[in-house]
Amino acid sequence: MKRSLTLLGSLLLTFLLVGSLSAQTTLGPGDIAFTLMNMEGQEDDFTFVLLKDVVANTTITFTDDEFFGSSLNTGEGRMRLTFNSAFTCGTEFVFVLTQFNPLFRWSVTAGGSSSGLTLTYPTEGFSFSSGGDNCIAFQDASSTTNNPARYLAAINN
Ligand SMILES: [Ca+2]
Ligand SMILES: [Ca+2]
Ligand SMILES: [Ca+2]
Repeated sequence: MKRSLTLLGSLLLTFLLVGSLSAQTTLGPGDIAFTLMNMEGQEDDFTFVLLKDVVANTTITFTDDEFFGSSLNTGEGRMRLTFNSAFTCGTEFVFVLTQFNPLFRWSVTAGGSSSGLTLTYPTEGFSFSSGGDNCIAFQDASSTTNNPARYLAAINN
């Protein structure tokens, strides 16, 4: 009996540890809102605000690929934001294009700090044209999918 209780305890601890390592906040439409988009020349930037608290390990992918009726096309870029720590509802994030062609790189800050924020580039080329471009935010296990599990917000010019 004692051994089975110990085993049960170990299993429970394992589930809790695995759960805490992989858990992220599930976001849906309207849980973030874009608050600025500038796409002139090489001075691209955009901002969004969280409308829901997020825990550490939550990710959001941004793309300038277009939405065509039922799915995303390809040919442009994907940029994934990972929150390495928790952030609260109302926090605004500022993205600035810092490196242009051929590798497009961005900075991200909240309250002037990049602490707890990581950007990766699953598909290269994330930058805005001066007209007819867009920024779509979604959540999915894969940042390169054409059929995201959950769209969060979108903005275009
Ligand atoms: Ca586009
Ligand atoms: Ca641009
Ligand atoms: Ca583009």
